[in-house]
Amino acid sequence: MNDPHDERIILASRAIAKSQNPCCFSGAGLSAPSGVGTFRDPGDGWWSRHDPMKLASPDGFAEDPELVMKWYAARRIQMAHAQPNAGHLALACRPDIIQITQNTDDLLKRAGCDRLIQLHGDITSDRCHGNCGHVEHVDMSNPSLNRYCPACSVWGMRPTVTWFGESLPTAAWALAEEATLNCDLMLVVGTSAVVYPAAALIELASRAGATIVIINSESTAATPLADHELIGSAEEILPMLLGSG
Ligand code: BJW
Repeated sequence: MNDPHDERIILASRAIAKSQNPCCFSGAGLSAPSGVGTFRDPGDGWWSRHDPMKLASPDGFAEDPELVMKWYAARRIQMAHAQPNAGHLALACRPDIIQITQNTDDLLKRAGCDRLIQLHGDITSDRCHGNCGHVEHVDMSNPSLNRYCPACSVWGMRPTVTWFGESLPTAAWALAEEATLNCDLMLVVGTSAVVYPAAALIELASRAGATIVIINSESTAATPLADHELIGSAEEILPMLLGSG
């Protein structure tokens, strides 16, 4: 879908123009055109090649911390070389749109989005797994591997992200629920919408009467909730929808 005169684009653009309080809920597909891997795309998604419980869970970290930190190092280096794409930039041109993202990369931030809620944390820092509260910024082009916490000497430092079985950051979740309940339109961009509780925000917005506009390269678990579904790449569709393309 790359024609701004496509009727589906026109109708969705009108809904966005009418909205008083839009928000955006995004996932890995937003950053995919920047060269950042998704999780569930068949073939090249991380989870089609690796067991998520071994790489993104506290048990996986306890079992093989070296494997986990090597995987994060590879992703961090990939992200260090990535630049915000036209989708991130189109969203940044609309400061009225609150950004709720599952992405842990900093591409929305680097594009200029200030109203950003990161539900699954921030991969650009490490924190103490022993919960002493110590947090350190990571050099994304040269990330360190396993080490003890320099503040409390407990094993070990780990990415400040949310793994399976861990609760989402409390403040981020509260802000996301508030933004969802207050919005009258939610853009849902580049997410398979299968990871909870994040995906429940789409249901919450829909139940509260918001218009749901999905932009994704394929239909997803959230398709039944869509008032408008635009199948294609976020980097092409977002600039057309938001008037920056
Ligand atoms: C494009 C595109 C383009 C591509 N344009 N589109 C059984 C056991 C354990 C837990 C559970 C369980 N059953 C349920 C749970 C709960 C669990 C869960 O939801 N599991 C389901 C998957 C089954 N959730 C949790 O555990 C959460 N915590 C929680 O529930 O706490 C309460 C609790 C406490 C104690 C015990 C149990 C529960 C935490 C979830 C944490 C998710 N973490 C990850 C990785 C960490 C972050 C990181 O390292 O970066 O977060 S997993 C991964 O999935 C990542 C993502 O943020 C998240 C969502 O993925 P996303 O963004 O949707 O990506 P994809 O790849 O799935 O989809 C991309 C889409 O884009 C595709 O549709 C493409 O087609 C599309 N696309 N290119 C447009 N150019």
